[in-house]
Amino acid sequence: MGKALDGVRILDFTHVQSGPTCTQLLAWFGADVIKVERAGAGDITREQLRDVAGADSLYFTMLNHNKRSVTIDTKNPEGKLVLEALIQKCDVLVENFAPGALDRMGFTWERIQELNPRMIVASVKGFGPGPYEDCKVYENVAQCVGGAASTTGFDDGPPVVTGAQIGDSGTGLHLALGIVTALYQRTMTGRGQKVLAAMQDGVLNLCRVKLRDQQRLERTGVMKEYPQYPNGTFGEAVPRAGNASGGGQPGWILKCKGWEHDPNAYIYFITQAPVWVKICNVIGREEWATHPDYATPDARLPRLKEIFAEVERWTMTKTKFEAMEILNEHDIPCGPILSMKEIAEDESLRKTGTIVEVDHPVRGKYLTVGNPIKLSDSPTDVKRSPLLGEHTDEVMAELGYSREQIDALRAAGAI
Ligand code: CAO
Repeated sequence: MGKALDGVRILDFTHVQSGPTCTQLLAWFGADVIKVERAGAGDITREQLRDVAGADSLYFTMLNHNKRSVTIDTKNPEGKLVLEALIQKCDVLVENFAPGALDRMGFTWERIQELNPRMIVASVKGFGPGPYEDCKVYENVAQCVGGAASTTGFDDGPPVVTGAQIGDSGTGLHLALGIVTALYQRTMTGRGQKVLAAMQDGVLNLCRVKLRDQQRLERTGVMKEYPQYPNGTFGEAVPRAGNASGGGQPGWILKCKGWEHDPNAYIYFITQAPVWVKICNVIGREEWATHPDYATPDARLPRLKEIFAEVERWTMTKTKFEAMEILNEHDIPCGPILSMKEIAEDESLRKTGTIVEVDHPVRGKYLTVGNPIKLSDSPTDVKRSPLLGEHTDEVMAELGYSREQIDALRAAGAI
């Protein structure tokens, strides 16, 4: 069966996490992704956080599946010529270098257009145009400047960054959408274009509910679903809301049986309005279903702490999985706090290809996330990440270079 992006060639100049997330997705959808790296070194993550001596790290392997790796020194004049040949042959160039690096290499937008007017040039940068456009940015910086850190954590503690890599992987997802959109527009215009996904913008896009709350706070001075209500105070900016739900259905994380020893024996519990009567019945507080202090969502808002404490008295008598089973029977939304160990061992995630076991010639078998987006006509087949320069000769031959020319370029340090 063919793949959705069969025939699309990606010149992958990405490194670390944000860019590689994007190009891995495109590769999973069937694009031919040619990753350009420096000979001898390669993507810095190949050697970061290594757990097997001499093997590419999990950090690298888990971000570079289904790609081909070629080594080119793009600062070497002959290496530049090879890169020019690739630009002429590819549809998209994706990069997440520090601002200006591509220009310094001599590959400005204008030059790329001269070489290939159909080329789409897609970039991740830390910031969009403005005072910080020249800054280098990593994940947590993006979380801090995009509004995630100031709104994550508890009111009495410092800002907190989340484990979900919304700055890097999140921006990579945004960029991938920009690229396929530009490819679609190119089918009508015949022209390439620049695609920019700034990490600050990507994080803010994912934090939009907090920008919503900022405006609600400015208008009303209070947010009744936040834990600061009714006894705490609100300042000028959206406060950290602990585990309060970001939507209109109040929720909180509650202890379950075993919480004293297991740091993940907790469940997220949502007091969804349509199932309030069922919640009252399950926790044994049937009278709350009709009592004026509890029967309506508005009446409950100032009493959420008391209500969650009462629900917790019930959840503490059950394991998180027992609680989930009972609550699901009543359509009461909830979610057990799953540890990474539990997720890694989850058979259903293996069946759907969301978690995949891959074999690697140097490191052996390892687990990785598969494609989280499932297309019925374009199934993903996760293939191991390439060794450094594994496909240099193959790609050079496809570009028309002879064996002798390849050897000469290698001897000259260009590839
Ligand atoms: N041949 C020759 N030179 C190469 C090369 C190749 N194949 N590939 C890269 N280089 C050079 C670049 O030309 C650049 O050189 P100059 O600085 O002389 O222009 C240099 O290697 C790489 O540059 P960099 O500044 O991007 O790398 P860094 O490790 O210093 O910074 C990072 C890393 C991520 C902070 C920076 O790239 C960045 O801000 N990127 C944009 C935002 C981003 O994606 N951040 C998320 C990264 S994931 O956490």
